[in-house]
Amino acid sequence: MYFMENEEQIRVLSGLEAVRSLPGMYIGSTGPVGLHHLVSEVVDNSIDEAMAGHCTAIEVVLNRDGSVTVSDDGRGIPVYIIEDYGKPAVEIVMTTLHAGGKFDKSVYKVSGGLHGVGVSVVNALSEWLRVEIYRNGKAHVQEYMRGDPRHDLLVTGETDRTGTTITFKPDPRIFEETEFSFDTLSKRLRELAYLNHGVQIVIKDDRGEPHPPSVDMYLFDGGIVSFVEYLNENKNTLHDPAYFKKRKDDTDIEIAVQYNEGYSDNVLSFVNSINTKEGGTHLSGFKTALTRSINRYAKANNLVKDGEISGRDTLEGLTAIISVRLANPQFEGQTKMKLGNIEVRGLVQSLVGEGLDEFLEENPKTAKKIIDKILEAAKAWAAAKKARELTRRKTALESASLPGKLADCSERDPAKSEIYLVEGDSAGGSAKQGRDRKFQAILPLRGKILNVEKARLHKILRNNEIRTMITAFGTGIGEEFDIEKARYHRISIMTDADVDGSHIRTLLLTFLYRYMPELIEAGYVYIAQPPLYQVKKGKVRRYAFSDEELDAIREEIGKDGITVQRYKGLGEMNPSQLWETTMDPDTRTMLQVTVEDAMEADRLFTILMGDAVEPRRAFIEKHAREVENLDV
Ligand code: 0RA
Repeated sequence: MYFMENEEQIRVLSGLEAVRSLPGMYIGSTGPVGLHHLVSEVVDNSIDEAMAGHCTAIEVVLNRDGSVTVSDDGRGIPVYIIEDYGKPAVEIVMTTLHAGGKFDKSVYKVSGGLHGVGVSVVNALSEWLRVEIYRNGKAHVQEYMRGDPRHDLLVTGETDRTGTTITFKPDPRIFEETEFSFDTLSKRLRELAYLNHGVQIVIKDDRGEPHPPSVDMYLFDGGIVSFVEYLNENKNTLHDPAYFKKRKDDTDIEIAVQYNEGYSDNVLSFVNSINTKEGGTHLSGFKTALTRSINRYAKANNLVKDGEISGRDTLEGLTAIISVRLANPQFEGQTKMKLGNIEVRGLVQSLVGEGLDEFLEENPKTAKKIIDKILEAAKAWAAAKKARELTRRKTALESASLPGKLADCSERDPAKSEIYLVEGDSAGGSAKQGRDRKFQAILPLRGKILNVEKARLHKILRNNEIRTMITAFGTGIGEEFDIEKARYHRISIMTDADVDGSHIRTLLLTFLYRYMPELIEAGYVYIAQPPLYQVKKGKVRRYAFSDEELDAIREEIGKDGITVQRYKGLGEMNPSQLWETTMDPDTRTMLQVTVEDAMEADRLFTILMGDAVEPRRAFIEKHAREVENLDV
């Protein structure tokens, strides 16, 4: 008797027109992020079924016609007739807002944030959707158009399997762009597979040209321990991961930690498989316990002379996953990505406290290594602080003067202002001439100087180029960082399309990720997309941003008589070409950097700058196509 409650209320909640008229309210945006969110929403339902112990495999297929199929081997969405409606449960689930929650199907109900809005939202925002259900020995199907059923639920045959298959095509009337990115989806599914160990997740690209056929399969019996190992893959680690777990009432907590020799921390927290980017009570409980355990151990074993070890220093080189599952998560914060449930803080704190105390006691050699490393970190911070004070004193002397290399814009409203970080002085020159000086500022950065191998990232703070950049941003850095002071709401990294360029881009992203993550979270960071080729035929000039596009242009304007110029660097473009192709807001494409991109850059940075030769070579080989002269 799921729908016996107040009918009025159900009527108010139903009506998918609301979703179609205000899609952003339900999925955040109608841009690429919202589009990919549709797939997550459907997959999350299958994950819920897996968490309830009824599903072992999930498959996502990108189809040729632009639709996507998500299948699972769960129990199948119920098909029995709900008396009050005279309709099968699945139809109610697909056409009624929030109906999913009426089925008490699993302990963990995702709510808040943008997740858990329900599969009916996906239905409302799809040009068409087909649900196939294998249940009670029968195969069933129902199809919908823009949320409305095209026919009643049909039985199409017999089957001995169970499960649900949902295929949908996002509505181009709603979404600015309806093409899925295989990589974006694959990354999210990999994360889900780590967080839900034992569930096999497959993603296939069946779209055909120009998309290469691809398949990724994820199945991690090791769960979040494997996740930590993956994040530390190219780093020298200090010990095997430590793993703690606890269940109390309806709350499950799992934690995996492993220190590496690096200088940054990578502590990721999740609630019901959703990345809580703003942290919350689980994260703060973790940090408190970590600081206390480390201090307790260091003091008891005379490893520290005087004073306290600060929480900040205990994080250096730490990779950790905090995964919490609970029935009624409260999501707070600007982006609803912060866990608010107070009771979770204490639970995590006692789990981590007890777990770490025991881990350190039982592994004294590892404990010594960790504490030594943390004490080193404290020293490095003291040095970096001096360096920071230097920047500050300098700006005070110059009384807030901006760096000379910066060609600033005249616009004073940060929301309308952008800054281009341009690799090299010559490209910087072209950009300065080509830009719209009203709202576009240019800061040329010298590539070679940035390319400090094996440097502590802290050292980079002493680098003039970087200091100039920080001053230009206006936000300050570290503890002083204040996003409200940002002078530009769009920071575009513009580098050459070669290995050096990607080195520099990786370094800049890593730097921003570690020292100014708020800029990335706020969506202020972009990567400019300069063209790779210019195609000329008579007076017609066209630009290609990929090899595929070049082929398409060749097809279109004919292969005869045309000249193709391959741009080796931005410097080869004159100012007007650079404007036309890369900087003009009306025609340019810009990639907005996500936290995931930056995380990946952080991993790459380790490969590129670290000691491990093998992954470095593999990376360069993978990108070898882009270089003419390889000297490794
Ligand atoms: C409601 C109740 C039950 C299962 C489901 C929903 C369900 C939904 C989805 C969406 C995608 N895959 C799914 N698998 C299951 C429980 C039914 C029962 O008690 O047998």
